[in-house]
Amino acid sequence: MTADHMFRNARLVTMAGDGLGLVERGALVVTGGRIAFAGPESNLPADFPAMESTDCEGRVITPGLVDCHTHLVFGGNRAREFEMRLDGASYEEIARAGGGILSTVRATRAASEDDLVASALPRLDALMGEGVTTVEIKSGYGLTVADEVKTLRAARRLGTLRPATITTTALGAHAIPPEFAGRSGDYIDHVIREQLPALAAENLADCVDAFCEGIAFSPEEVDRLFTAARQMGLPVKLHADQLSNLGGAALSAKHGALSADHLEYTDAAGAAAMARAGTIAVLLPGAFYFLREKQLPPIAAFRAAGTRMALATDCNPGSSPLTSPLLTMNMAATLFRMTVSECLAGFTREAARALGKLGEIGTLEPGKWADLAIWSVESPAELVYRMGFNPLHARIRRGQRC
Ligand code: DI6
Ligand code: FE
Repeated sequence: MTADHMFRNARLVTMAGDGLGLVERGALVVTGGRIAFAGPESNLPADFPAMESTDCEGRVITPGLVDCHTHLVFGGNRAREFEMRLDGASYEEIARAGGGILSTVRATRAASEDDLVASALPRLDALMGEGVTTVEIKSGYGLTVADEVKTLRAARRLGTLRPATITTTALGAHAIPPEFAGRSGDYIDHVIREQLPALAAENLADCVDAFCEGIAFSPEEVDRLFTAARQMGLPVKLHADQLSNLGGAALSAKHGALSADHLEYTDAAGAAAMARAGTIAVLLPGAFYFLREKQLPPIAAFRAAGTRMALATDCNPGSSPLTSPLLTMNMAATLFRMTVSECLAGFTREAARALGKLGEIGTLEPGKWADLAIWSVESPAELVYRMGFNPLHARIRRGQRC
């Protein structure tokens, strides 16, 4: 495909504005890898230059999907802990007994950068196979300077091996490593003084994240980390209120976080604080499902407050071994009662916003990258409704079919 190309006879799900932005009999023109026109074919200017074109035969075109919360790079897997949970152990019990995140830390430390790239590639391929063009990848299973650097180098390399845009997030404050057992404050100092500067020196972190929870870091520790991160010019986001309400939503809002994620235990005040700050609620139905959670995130409060909602796979070995955005949308609809429009916005426009990249991706609007997913479906609802079926017809990144 040449750089200049027109897609004709498509149903465009532009996601422009607040809804689906549906355009029947739409045309989308790509020049120089970016969208030059997206709208009704009948609105194409009469003097539009002739170019190679594809008849989409009525297929749906959405923005390329954006998975804005993953832990895609890690060593090993936790199938054994899954079996323990089937026997009745809880996620928190396993974590407190030295399993959980720390068992993946052991496997990740033992892996080389090449090993990490090799084990993450099939997961990235699975996401891309369902139309994903941008993936956020967190560290957080290394927890030493060298192992956090190794993880995010592997994440960056994935973006050179596949036609995908990778954004990276430093999640050193994911768990307290064994060397710092009982000294979580000292470990936060280490993240601030050693890890973040080392990652920044290699431009390995686009953002800083933390896990604010009884089994992880306190709101005071997160507050200190976020203050330091922002002084370094790094945006922040937070694993907040997943297993209990420690006020993570309001803490995120106080720091102008790009997003607060999980949020099952967030209250209406937290939702309102996020709306005021423009902090996106990233909902992760895969983790809710896999941990068999009962507490639903406060969707009604988010809607009432005007808090914008994104969705992501949270792909990780412990709480969400999920690499399907389509199934994630189905879970968000079925388990959280989100609408089709909210689900699709969650993996496009709002996910882009949660990464601070809405100016570049996330909707089909002139000037943005031509990152597209073309689906063999007749209506956008079909993308949310089916389970275990992939109707992707083509994936376009920066104007190139791939
Ligand atoms: N919350 C989660 O659900 C993941 N991380 C986090 O802070 C789980 C990570 C894991 O169990 O490996
Ligand atoms: Fe996560």
